[in-house]
Amino acid sequence: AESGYDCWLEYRHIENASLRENYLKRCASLAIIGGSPLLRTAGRELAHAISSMLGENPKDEAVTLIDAGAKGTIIVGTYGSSRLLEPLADVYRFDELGEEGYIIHASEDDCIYLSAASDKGVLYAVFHFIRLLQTGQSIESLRICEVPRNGLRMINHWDNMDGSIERGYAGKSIFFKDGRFIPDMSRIRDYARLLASVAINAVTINNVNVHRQESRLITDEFLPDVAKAAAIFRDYGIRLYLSVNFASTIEIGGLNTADPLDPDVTAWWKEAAANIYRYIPDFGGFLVKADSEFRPGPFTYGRNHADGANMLADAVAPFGGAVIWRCFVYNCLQDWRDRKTDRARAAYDHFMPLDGLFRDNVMLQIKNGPMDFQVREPVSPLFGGLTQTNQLLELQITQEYTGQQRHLCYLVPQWKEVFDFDTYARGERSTIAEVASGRLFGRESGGIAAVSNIGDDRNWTGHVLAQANWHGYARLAWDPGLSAEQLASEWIRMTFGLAAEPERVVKDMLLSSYDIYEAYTAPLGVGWMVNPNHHYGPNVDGYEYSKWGTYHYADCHGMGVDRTVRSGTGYAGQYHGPVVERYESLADCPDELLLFFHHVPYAHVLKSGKTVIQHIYDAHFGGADRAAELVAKWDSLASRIDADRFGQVRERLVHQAEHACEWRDMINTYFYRKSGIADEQGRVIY
Ligand code: GCW
Repeated sequence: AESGYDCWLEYRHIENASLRENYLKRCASLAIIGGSPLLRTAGRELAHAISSMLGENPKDEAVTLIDAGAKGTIIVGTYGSSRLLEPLADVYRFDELGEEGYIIHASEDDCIYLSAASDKGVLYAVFHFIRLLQTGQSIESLRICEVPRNGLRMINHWDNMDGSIERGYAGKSIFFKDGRFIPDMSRIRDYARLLASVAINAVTINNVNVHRQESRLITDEFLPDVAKAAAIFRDYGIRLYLSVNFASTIEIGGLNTADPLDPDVTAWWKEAAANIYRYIPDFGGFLVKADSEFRPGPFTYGRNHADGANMLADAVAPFGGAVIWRCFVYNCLQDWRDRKTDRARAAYDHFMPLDGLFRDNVMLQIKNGPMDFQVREPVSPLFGGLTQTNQLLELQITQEYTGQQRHLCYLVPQWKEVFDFDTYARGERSTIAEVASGRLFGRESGGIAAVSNIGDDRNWTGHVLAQANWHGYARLAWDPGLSAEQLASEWIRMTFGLAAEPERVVKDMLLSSYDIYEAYTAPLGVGWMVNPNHHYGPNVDGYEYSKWGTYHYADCHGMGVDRTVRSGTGYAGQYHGPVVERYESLADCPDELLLFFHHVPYAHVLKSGKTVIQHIYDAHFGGADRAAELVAKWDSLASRIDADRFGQVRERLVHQAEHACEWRDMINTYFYRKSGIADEQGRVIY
């Protein structure tokens, strides 16, 4: 347990005796009504949680006994499955809970009801109730009614069948090895349990870059194994999806084309889909990366992305499947001399003309920003732009550009900013949260997907504290209204227990970490400045003369990318009125995005009152100092956290502190040499 394997589900014994007594009074026995796989999962979990936290096995209570007035029982079941649950209908509207909502109710006679309209809702109620115990909440007068804000709450794996994980920083795949599934699927079960505990309901298990072997996942060769994995996930209310190769008809189908309008291609996919559903009746559908970074797609045949997505959507539609089509489409063979082509514009330019042309079972998956998961980016203007198309917001939990799980970077504050961003698409309060869920434009489906940060490392995420990103993502997917503070506290209590001091310190570390990381890396929203390919560590010009469309344009006078309509690439014009004005104006553009939207002299004065160059120096000296302080803060917990996890985290924090100095010195030196302007405080620059 101490290695971090159980993550936030360790169910530590509750030390506080009066709290324990209080819980025991209401958790002495369990009555699980019904025996479906999901309810069995729920019952097992609840019994296990109670016995490990409270030290006593709950009695298995027969329903008749409670009927006779037994007190202190947890009653678990779907509404309608027992007379016992009927009175709840006076308090709650079960018809409004949908497929996943639930209620938690404490009655006068010390019974607790965990109920829902469906088995899955009951499972979520159980995990929520367990969370209340883990975080030390009172359970005396519970009146909880929860409905998810997002229909699809998905995790994408970038796992390859050779066992490697693209942008994975926590070991190898838990699904694949040497070109096949790992025969022992028990780790998948443990994983599914962790996902269900935070109400994730969908997963893709293979990389969006679908290579030769992975293209075969949809054939009889591998479908029996895919079906086994899907069955495990099913027990936890999670639907399995696969990433597919758009050119499968050529790669594995023996055709010489992947033209989405070719009848042979259409017929091939229809049969492929039918075959998948013979193995997996509740198969979720396909995730597709097409015409992106050398992946095949409809462009080859002069077709557009609606043609491509709709063809696949028609193949899975008869079975209730969906197609999730990624919008990460841009020219990755750009000429750095060409200052007119702007990668940031690409997704909007490609997809806006297609708005309204996609089938109802297509969702467009859009990265949070227009570039690629940088530390700081504006929000993609496709959100709020598209009004007649289902959308999914794509986030990146794996820390590709945010320290690769060697640096501490709690991403919940970044994601909160994304969710809260107002697009003004329908006037004020047209937030990303409202758009992605589908609510703003009255779409049937919507939600959130994110790239996983887990692998087969014993603690799943490499950095123990990176588990908080996984947890935080899922919780926000359920309810983007939760605050970063709430989520950090919740995760810490569930992971390290209820003691006040670790909570105070770790919370402070988590909540400051994004700011710290931003401070010592690429400044003011300009992004990149990382080593090519692996993307770790500072390299200011690493992408400056490359084909990827990622430039900072620093010279001896200034830096930044002019994306204004007035004099630049026009990207700023892709937003709605008030947002365009804010970004377009040098005076109104927020400091943290200044260099994303404007090219300015080093002496330009920010809203903060500092010049750009002085900001760079201050942020980098300050950021590196604060990274060093993280080590000291963690050290203050040496006696409060088990030696194993304490040591694991400490090692990474020490590395981070050193590496932050490398960032600081490279960036400061580079801009000192370019600008010739000295640091006002005369600190060491090389
Ligand atoms: O930024 C890039 C990553 C690629 C990734 C791609 C994508 C899976 O560096 O590794 O490929 O984004 O999102 O498709």
